[in-house]
Amino acid sequence: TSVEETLVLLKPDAVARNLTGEILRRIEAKGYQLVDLRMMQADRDLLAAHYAEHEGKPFYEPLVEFMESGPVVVARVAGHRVIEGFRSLAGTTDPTTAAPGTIRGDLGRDWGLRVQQNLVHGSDSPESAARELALWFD
Ligand code: YYY
Ligand code: MG
Repeated sequence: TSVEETLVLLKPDAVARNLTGEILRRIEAKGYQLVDLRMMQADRDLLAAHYAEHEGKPFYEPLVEFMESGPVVVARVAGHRVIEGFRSLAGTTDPTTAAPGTIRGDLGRDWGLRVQQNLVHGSDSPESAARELALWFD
């Protein structure tokens, strides 16, 4: 079957800018299901596990610091090819060049070097989705 589940995070900038409703609206409008949803303050251990693939990269420390700077909204989202589909809805990583029509392209702001403030995270493969959903929800 091609019905999948993915992990979506609404990052601290999305919460601080009161964009959680707008972003969840876009996910629902696309036809995806919100299977589970909660708001939480992520701690360093959880973020280190979540971003393990990026450890050692120059943006890693600022990224983790940003992600622990305020509450995040954590969503389990289901739908047909939702892993790829949500990545498409989100747009590319840098909000400055993300396409208009995408979450990052329409709503993301350029804060100089702080590319990490790009509003959302979405799992990038079935393996990542399974790993990340287990981390954030189990
Ligand atoms: O999957 P995606 O979020 O689009 O990008 P990743 O390459 O997985 O990087 C994770 C996260 O790290 C990204 O959302 C912003 C931040 N980041 C950064 O601050 N600077 C970079 N050059 C690359 C990524
Ligand atoms: Mg990624």
